Amino acid sequence: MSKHLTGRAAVRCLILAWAVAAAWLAAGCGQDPATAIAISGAWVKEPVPGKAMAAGYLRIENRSPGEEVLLGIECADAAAVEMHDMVHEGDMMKMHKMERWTIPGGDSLTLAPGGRHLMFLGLRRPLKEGDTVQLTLHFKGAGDRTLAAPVKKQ
Ligand SMILES: [Cu+2]
Repeated sequence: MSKHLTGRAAVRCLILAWAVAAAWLAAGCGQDPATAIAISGAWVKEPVPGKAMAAGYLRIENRSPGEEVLLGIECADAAAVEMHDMVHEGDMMKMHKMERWTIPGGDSLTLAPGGRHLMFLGLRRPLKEGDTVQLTLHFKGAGDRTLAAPVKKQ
């Protein structure tokens, strides 16, 4: 290979690097709503036998600089899915139904046992460990996101 060809290849390589960097910047500034929200670790706690309600947990990461709002959740296996926060009432912790959850830019929302959770009400089928439920999360900016959540004992 001559020196001339090697030089040209290097220029081509540099142009490609610029193109990749430009695309990466465009993706970051364009705020593609499909990649701005990352949902992980979703699961539903196996309900107590005979009870038609269950709790669910997940983590939502807002990777955009602007705030995102979770407006509600739907699940075909439940009549309703409520968003519950835990609040102090005297020396007791009580569940408080939220109309929405706001996640600041670059922040995340973590639902976990003992804290914030989803409440599946009016279950339409008995859920057992190993089952899977489909959830649809409605976001103000990112739109609808559907995911599968396993049912686990803990
Ligand atoms: Cu609750």
